[in-house]
Amino acid sequence: MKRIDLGGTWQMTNCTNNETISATVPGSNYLDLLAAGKIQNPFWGQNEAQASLVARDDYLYSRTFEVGFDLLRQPHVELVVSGLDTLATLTLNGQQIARTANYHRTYRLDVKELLREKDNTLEVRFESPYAYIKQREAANPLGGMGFEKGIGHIRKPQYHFGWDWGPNLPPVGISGKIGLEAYMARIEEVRVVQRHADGRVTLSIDAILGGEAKGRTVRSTLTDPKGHKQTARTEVNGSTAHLEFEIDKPQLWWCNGLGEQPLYELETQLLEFLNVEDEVVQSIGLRTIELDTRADGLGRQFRFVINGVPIFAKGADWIPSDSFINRTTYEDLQFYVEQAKWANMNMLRVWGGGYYESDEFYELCDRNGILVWQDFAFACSAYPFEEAEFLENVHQEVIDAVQRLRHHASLALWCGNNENELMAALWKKKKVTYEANYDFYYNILSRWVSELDVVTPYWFGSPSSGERSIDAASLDHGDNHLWAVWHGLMPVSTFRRMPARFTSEFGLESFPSMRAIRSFTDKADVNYLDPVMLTHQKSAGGNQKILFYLIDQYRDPLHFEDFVYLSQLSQAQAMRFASDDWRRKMGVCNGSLYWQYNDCWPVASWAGIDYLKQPKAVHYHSRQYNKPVCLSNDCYADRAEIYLANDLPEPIKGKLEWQVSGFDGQVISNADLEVEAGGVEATRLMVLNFNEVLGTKAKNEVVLTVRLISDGQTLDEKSWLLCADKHVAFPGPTIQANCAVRNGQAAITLHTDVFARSVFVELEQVLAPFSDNYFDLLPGQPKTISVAVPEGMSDDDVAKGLRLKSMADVEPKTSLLGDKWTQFKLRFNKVNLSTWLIFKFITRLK
Ligand code: BMA
Repeated sequence: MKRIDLGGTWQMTNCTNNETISATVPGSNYLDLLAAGKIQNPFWGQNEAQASLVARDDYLYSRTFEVGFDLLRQPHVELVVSGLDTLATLTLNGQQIARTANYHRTYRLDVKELLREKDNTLEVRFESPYAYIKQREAANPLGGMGFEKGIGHIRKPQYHFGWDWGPNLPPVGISGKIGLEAYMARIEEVRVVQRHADGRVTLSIDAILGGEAKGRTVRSTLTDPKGHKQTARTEVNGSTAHLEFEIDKPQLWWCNGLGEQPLYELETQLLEFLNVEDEVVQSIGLRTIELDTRADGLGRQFRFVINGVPIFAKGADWIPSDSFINRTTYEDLQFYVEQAKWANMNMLRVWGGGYYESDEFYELCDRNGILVWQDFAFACSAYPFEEAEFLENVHQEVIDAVQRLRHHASLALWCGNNENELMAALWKKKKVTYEANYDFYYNILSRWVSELDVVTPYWFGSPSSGERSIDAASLDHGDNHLWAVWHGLMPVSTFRRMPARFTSEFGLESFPSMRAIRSFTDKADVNYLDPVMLTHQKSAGGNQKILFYLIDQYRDPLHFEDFVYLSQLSQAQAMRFASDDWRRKMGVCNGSLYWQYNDCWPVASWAGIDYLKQPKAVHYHSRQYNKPVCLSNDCYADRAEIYLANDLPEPIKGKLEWQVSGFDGQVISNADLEVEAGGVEATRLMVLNFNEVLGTKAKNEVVLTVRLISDGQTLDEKSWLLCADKHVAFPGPTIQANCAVRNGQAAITLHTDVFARSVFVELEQVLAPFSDNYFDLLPGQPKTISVAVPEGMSDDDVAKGLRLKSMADVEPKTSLLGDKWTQFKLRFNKVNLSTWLIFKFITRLK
């Protein structure tokens, strides 16, 4: 196989004004215009509206190149291109070679007859996506929610047209790889299927070959995690080759929290004598994965089972990591996936409004034990599946995605779409489209997937009950998106009243870090209703809703920076409340994926980590509430019920220590008790009645601390207030910090004289995440946190750059009564009232 990479420097011409600039491939028109200084940063201030005009024009990308004679004389010469975004006409040396209309596909175009050794010109002309969807929508109106009408017509990442957390800036360009491949024979695909039986694994390998492969040899080498190799070879019969490996003592792959992630390397080569003509390398994790959807007393189970062990899925929903895909680096992806592992997550759901992620993303998930729930790229819209050409285009996309990703150990689920069933009522009147959409997810796509992948489970959509006759929003069947809280303005406690079998979305918005806010505004008097802040808030009435929920727990703050801080805590506490509750119901509830893990630009949103890669409070807290062995407090007005959720198969025996103390650290009551808890279940360990343990104190004057010890080891330790923060008069703490830098890590030890609530730590010049943040600090219990710091930073620099905030620093704007009045007004403002009504209609929530 001979390859020539055609990425690098190209020319880009705007077809409206004929201006030509230098361009970079892979990339996009937006990135090229930015690099050439032709447009302003679309993320700054209110630049988005102006920047979206860029997408109204057509663009021509072109380059010239030479090829060697070596390449030309091969029997097959193909132009291979992925990530073509989206409506492209490709011309080589003046001859049109293809018109494409699917970002999600890889195109392989025969160019042998058109190529010459010198002066080849390749041109790719991109049509404006806006013009296209407008024209298609006029011909076949789809309706639906879309943030730009008719997005269902174009196979382009749907979020490019704006979402309720993202800007409307649809790029065009070659965002993937482009190059030539010349060969006599090649490997088209390698299909690997694992069979687990009697403690052994058989790896069955099918190589599908293209070109003139007959009579050549296929050789596979399997290297186990310790480096031991096994090799198998066979002669190609027709255009396929089949090989098998027996693995006697398989080292099983587990999701994060349940075990290790050993990976086997499988190298499959196509040989002509000793010459390697082509090769494919895959990382394989040995594991079984099932989705248990058996009927039970309530409805139907919805539970992932890995290597026979049922799991509670903990994690979040992944959206594209940038509005302009090519800006995301490998290091960015590594950061996000490793942070998911750090936060004790075991699953990310790749949401259907984006794209099938890069190979690197799934490799990182394989290595970190993060299961991937993969939506197909359909979201919140009807799609014209009744059009034969569209359906065939989608079929090719499905083949490309499934063939590319099915071998990954992390791949846990193929899922039809995001919220299309939930919204189907909106296009019900269009009978043909309505039926074609159901038929697609229930019959066609499920068949295609089963033909391509016999291992990974398929689910019709997210959410879905799994049966057309049962409401997609049913709490007893299938997965669920719980949006009564936030969109429906119901109190956070609703999560406890409405547990679903598996919650694949629920969320509460917050502001991003001040650093992220400062990346789009330099206004001195920035506030939440400022036009710039509203440009960076895409959910209707979102900033008001943030305040609405904040006032449930905290005081409406006077200063904007405190609003940011409290908004994050309000989000964190809501996500923690729900996840704790569902984990206490494990077996009935089997998953808690909060919306949304990340951001694609700096914005007020549901994200746990903002666009500047600054983790919000919820991300830090999720590490605590996702622990595999995890204490939680089911807190009522008169009592605290302490539970242990144990994800591990082994039962636990230990000692539970509890203590109620005043803010000065004085112990009011305490005791130890012996406890036992089964494996893969939640157990109520004890009930503390407040009238027995508070002494002369009131509920708003104490902290409850619990610690679980087993075999001399602390398995978990938590502390809680017994009422909402807004009812507590926090004493002003004096926090002392000792800082020491060693090997690029700063260790910061904090001591406090009185209870310090939700301590937020920031360090000037340091963007890296801390080992903990937004934590409670108790008198007499110093805490050391660490963070990676830039080279040359001294102990003194750390001490000087350190900024601490705790709840006692928040200055309220008005009285408690004033806060209530603000909340009342927010509930009945026009936007919130209307989204509440829309929500009520969509989910038919009683
Ligand atoms: C669900 C998601 C997204 C959306 C989010 C917040 O609908 O699937 O489409 O961004 O909720 O509204």
